[in-house]
Amino acid sequence: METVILAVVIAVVVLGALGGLVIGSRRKKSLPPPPPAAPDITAPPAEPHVGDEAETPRDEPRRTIEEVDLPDGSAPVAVEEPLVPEAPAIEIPEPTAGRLVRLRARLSRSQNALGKGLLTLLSREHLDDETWEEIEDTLLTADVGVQPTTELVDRLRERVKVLGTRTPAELRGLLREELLNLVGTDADRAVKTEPEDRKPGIVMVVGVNGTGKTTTTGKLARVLVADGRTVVLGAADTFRAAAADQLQTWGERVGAYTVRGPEAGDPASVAFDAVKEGKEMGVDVVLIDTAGRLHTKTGLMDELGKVKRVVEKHAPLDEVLLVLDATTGQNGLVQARVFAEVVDITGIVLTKLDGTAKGGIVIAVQRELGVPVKLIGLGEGADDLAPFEPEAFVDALIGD
Ligand SMILES: Nc1nc2c(ncn2[C@@H]2O[C@H](COP(=O)(O)OP(=O)(O)OP(=O)(O)O)[C@@H](O)[C@H]2O)c(=O)[nH]1
Ligand SMILES: [Mg+2]
Repeated sequence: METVILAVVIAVVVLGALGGLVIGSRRKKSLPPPPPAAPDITAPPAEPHVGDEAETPRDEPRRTIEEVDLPDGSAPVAVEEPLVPEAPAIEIPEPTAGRLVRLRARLSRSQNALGKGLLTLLSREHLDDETWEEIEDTLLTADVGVQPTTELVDRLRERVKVLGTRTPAELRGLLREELLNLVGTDADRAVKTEPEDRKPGIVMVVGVNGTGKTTTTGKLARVLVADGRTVVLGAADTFRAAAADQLQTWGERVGAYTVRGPEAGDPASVAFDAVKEGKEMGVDVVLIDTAGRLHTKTGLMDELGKVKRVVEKHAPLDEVLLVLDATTGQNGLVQARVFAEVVDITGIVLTKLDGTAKGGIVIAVQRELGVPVKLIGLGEGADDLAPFEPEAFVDALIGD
């Protein structure tokens, strides 16, 4: 008898679990925002279905009784209406040209203290050892890093000596050249999203928590959509439930479909599914957002390695972007090293450059990883992501 009861209990539990799985996978599939399809005039009038309240109510233009002024002139009575959740309106991202002009100006505002400080020091009548030390300190304070600072100061000293008398314009020219030399102009800084032989391009975004991965993924989706590309987002941060919502919201704003899995599910399988669905949908690019995990927890780093390996069952990753928060300075370099050991970083995104004058971290982090900075974050706004342009960056440092 006991065995029978036990068997029944097990059967109920198993059925329940299966039901949960089915719901889980249905939820995942039901997410794409409905494309703005033309109404099918041949179709019979649709009956309302569950979930229809998300659509614009059919009788919207009709005025309701609350809006009609009462004959005695008294204020309309406020009647509480049930909240109708509105389908998110698809936004048109800022066009690239305008965005870049605006962001370059913002970069100058946040970064020009370094260049101004250096130019003031270099303009002193006597460039004695003490002044050169001050120049060194200025560079170190801006997070340029010890090695690059030494190199820059040595070269400047040499060139200033050769120059003899110096005009401000000459000094500016020297400083510009040497900074540009350190930042580097040869690297390929394009974000690789379009492999030649297949679709979709696959980009994975990694980094410590709070650096701006999800925000960057969302902003990047907008940039791609603005350039006419189609995008699928993969919410491989299953660590926090809110993380997938956050990403999906970014996606809905530009009409990108978000693939998500069950909470606390396997991030590697969400990432795998995202690429699979991206392929099936024929989109151009799949962007995978990952969890911001503590780099000291080796188990979690292993997981990131697994996400990469599993995704690569489809195709090699075209780009692995490491997101670093520019305001964390040297700490970012430590993180960079740890991540680089687990996944091959192909590009760096430096976020929050709007909130710090320490733009020198660009130089330090490229040195550390031997990988170029490809994108910079200049604000919390949806269109505040810019490609990293060495010339524009150095000009922002030393002011126009
Ligand atoms: N000022 C500024 N804030 C930014 C920038 N990029 C991201 N942020 C902010 O940084 C905060 C964290 O961003 P998220 O994108 O959630 O960071 P995350 O790396 O995904 O964090 P986890 O998911 O917890 O790992 C948010 O408040 C963003 O608005 C930037 O370029 N400038
Ligand atoms: Mg996130």
